[in-house]
Amino acid sequence: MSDQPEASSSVDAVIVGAGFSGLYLLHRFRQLGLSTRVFERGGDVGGTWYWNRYPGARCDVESMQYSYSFDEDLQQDWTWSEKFSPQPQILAYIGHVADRFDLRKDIDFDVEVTAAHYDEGARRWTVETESGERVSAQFFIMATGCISTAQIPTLDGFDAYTGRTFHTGNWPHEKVDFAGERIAVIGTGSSGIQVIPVLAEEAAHVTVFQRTPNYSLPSRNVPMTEEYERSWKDVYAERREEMRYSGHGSLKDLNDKPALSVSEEERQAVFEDRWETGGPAMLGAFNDILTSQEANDTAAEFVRNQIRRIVKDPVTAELLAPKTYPIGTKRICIDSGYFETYNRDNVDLVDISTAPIERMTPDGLVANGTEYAFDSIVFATGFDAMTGTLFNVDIRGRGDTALREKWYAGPRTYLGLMSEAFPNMYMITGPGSPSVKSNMVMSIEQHVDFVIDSIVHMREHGFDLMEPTVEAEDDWVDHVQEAANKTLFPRANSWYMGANIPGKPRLFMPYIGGVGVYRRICEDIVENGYKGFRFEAKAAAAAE
Ligand code: NA7
Repeated sequence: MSDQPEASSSVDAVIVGAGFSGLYLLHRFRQLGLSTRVFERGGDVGGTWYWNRYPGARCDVESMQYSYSFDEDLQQDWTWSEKFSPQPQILAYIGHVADRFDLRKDIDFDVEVTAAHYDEGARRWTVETESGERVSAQFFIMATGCISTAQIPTLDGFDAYTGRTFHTGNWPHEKVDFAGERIAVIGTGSSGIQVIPVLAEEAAHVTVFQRTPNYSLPSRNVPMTEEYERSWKDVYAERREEMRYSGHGSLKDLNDKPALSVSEEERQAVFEDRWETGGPAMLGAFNDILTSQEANDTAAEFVRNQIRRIVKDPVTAELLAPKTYPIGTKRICIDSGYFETYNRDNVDLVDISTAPIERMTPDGLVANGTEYAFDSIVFATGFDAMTGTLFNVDIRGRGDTALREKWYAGPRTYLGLMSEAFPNMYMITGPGSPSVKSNMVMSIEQHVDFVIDSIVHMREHGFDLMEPTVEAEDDWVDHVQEAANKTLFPRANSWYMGANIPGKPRLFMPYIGGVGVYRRICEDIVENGYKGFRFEAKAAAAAE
């Protein structure tokens, strides 16, 4: 890009993405008086909630907890209608925030950022969009989310298929009519598990192609009651503070006992209780479910038995019961009537665990040697998570270092916030931070606040460059793996491990040490003069 024309405009900061991260960042940048441009590839604000508008899409963190905490009036004013919010309401909330803080006027919609190159001499980033616009900025922030690059598997014959295809993560804005149709759903992760029961209500027939069964827990979603809402709003500030220092950034009832420290009878009673409570409560039934295989086995078997109890056909039940990885080590799914759906006459399950879908045909697809005809095929096949969206932009730092190349063996960050050789470039909830292993909104707010504090620190000290040191980054990368290796997470072929993308390095990408632990580490780093970061002053190139 250095041989190309100069940037046509100049701002203090460019933000990519107008989801929860980008919006809060823009709001804070404005308060700092920084001129800011936001580029968003969608047609409106919302990020993940803009794209994932498939029927049944719903958040699996409770509504009272999955929302911004930075503004007391906002959190008091907004009213949620259900315990777990459906996608349209979350999108409406994000739209409300954009209006309330008048954010849209600094956001360019339908604009994809293609490149961002760092000029060492000028100490500025040049950010280029698909249309060729080039903007120069001191700070460059990727607020692009962790699961925003939808993944459709490469299948022979895809173009020859004459029916309709959809991906849950890129769903049409208008209502799709499936009445009377034969539909295939490929994929049984959170999205598949949410969309399948809704499609089964409408379509003539749904055939589900399952590569790996998932542990799914009933949401027991209910309408929001005034009483429950008040119980939060009366003490919102205190609750939010507690969430900030919790394990996952949300308040859950965590039993402090190991699973095998109680009798079989008591253990089953605890599991029953958690199953009835609904939501992810099951994973907190005992304190070692995610660290001890024996403890995990007891919870996994309980859930398998629930599946066997719900699903009437024993062969289907056995196919739906996960056995190849510990419960919780792939993202736990939260459903509304998922397993019950397989008792319907118009729903079939096809096991593709031993042989992949062979190919698509003009009428449908071939799997296990059988040819199937479909009017529509729904891909619920997930995302190139955590790194895919960062790699979609040609990001080049000092010495023309390409992010993609630096991270060829896996992401290398300090705190999941910055990467050495990429000065003044921040990632909100980047790999190496709690991110997807936490209540995302809480983690987003923490990262945005960290970025803002860093910039204030730079201003106060006359610095204009911030970058992690190689040593700090290397130590952090090791620590992220150490933390993962104390758990059962590396035992699953999950998207946390990059396992869903052929050729992607296999290593655990989020930080699993805990949201509160991570926050304290960040606080300690700041208190110790931003330990592990180096700064450069405006004129001289003197390191701190
Ligand atoms: P996920 O959780 O990645 O699920 C994708 C599903 O698609 C999963 O069952 C995959 O099986 C399956 N898949 C992926 N590729 C293929 C191919 N080629 N053939 C057959 N099946 C395939 O994505 P979701 O959208 O459901 O959820 C993403 C996150 O959004 C979720 O975790 C929440 O955080 C919200 P696999 O398990 O890889 O064998």
